[in-house]
Amino acid sequence: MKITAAKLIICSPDRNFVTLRIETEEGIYGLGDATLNGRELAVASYLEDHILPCIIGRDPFQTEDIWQYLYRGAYWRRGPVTMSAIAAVDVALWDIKGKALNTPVYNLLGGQSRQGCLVYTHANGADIAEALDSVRKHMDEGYLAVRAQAGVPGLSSSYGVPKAGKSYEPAERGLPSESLWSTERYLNFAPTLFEKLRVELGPDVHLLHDVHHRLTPIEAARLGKSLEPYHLFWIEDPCPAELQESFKLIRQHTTTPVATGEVFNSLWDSHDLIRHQLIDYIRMTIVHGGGITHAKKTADFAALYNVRTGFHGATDLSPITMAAALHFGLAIHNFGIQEHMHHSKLTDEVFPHHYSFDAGYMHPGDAPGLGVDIDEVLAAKHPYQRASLPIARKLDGTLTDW
Ligand code: CS2
Ligand code: MG
Repeated sequence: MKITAAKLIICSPDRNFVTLRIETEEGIYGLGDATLNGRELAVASYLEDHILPCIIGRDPFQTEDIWQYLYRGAYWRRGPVTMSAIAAVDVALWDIKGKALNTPVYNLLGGQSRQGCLVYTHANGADIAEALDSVRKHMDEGYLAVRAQAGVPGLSSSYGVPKAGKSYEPAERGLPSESLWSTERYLNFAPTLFEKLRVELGPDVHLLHDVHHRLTPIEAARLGKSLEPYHLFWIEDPCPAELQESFKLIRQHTTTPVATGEVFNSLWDSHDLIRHQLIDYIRMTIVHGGGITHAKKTADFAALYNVRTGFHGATDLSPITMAAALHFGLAIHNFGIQEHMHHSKLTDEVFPHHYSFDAGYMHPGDAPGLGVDIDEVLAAKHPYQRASLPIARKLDGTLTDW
């Protein structure tokens, strides 16, 4: 088999997506997601200017060699732009392999290890009462695991909580907006939220919470300790992870499980966290972490240290990444949970797919390849629009992690 053409489709069906379509001489094509929220055009340029000309004429079955060519061959390594671009190629090639062999991608990764992938979705509210209603609503829909975020009293906006009447979407059209943050108010409030949720909802529902990199290690340790009575499934991204040994301090103080890594883009970003067993779930997902080829190495390494996957699955990861993550999660042994933040109706129309949800679990479907397509005519009606992630400042104006 030979790759004959590759092109990008950049569209904005309610939010921006960058999609790579690779064609072969047999007429089989594969799709890869190259979306990096707020930095979409940088990845598009990396692909268009530097990668796509190099893959024409290659054998799409050679996913390992092509991966090494794009990673080692570039000399400059890692980083979200590079790794998202490599991921797009890699995922499109796995899609082609599946289609060429007439089998779903999960069969190429080990076959079905479970009947479905446990997923968690997002609940949120301006206050505790609204957050409670929102968790209940998702439990009624069948979810067994729900992430809960609520407005922190005294702050005009909080991470994960939408503006009234809208559904939550991290990026906003235009240049970055600014929001205010207070660690003190948050740390006092968070345990009261989860106490209420546990008392009202009982012991069985898995409750998750995203701290979004906002604390120092000792503050995160306090949070984890204060949430222990409510036995969360995890706290996510309790602090920034550039300094991997930060997590040692959290670990020394709390048994609340820790997930991190949605901003990671290679196994090296989590190498120490995993081998010292400082985390329980690794969140680096397929699109930002070099594709299926590199995610498999990361998950297999994590398996040695009892670390399970809990891949990022926000709306800025396209349905192609969702499908890839579900094939992957179905096949590997150390799957933990998969995030499922619903795409808009229009996004789902642009990317028709075979994955489905039933009673708390998702399945990628049995179509050959990834089982996702793109409606290019509809996509063209929704061109790219500049959008940015917000930034955050402390109450005194100091810039802090959003
Ligand atoms: C979040 C994301 O889903 C999550 O856990 O942390 O909403 C994140 O803010 C966005 O994906 C950023 O692009
Ligand atoms: Mg997160």
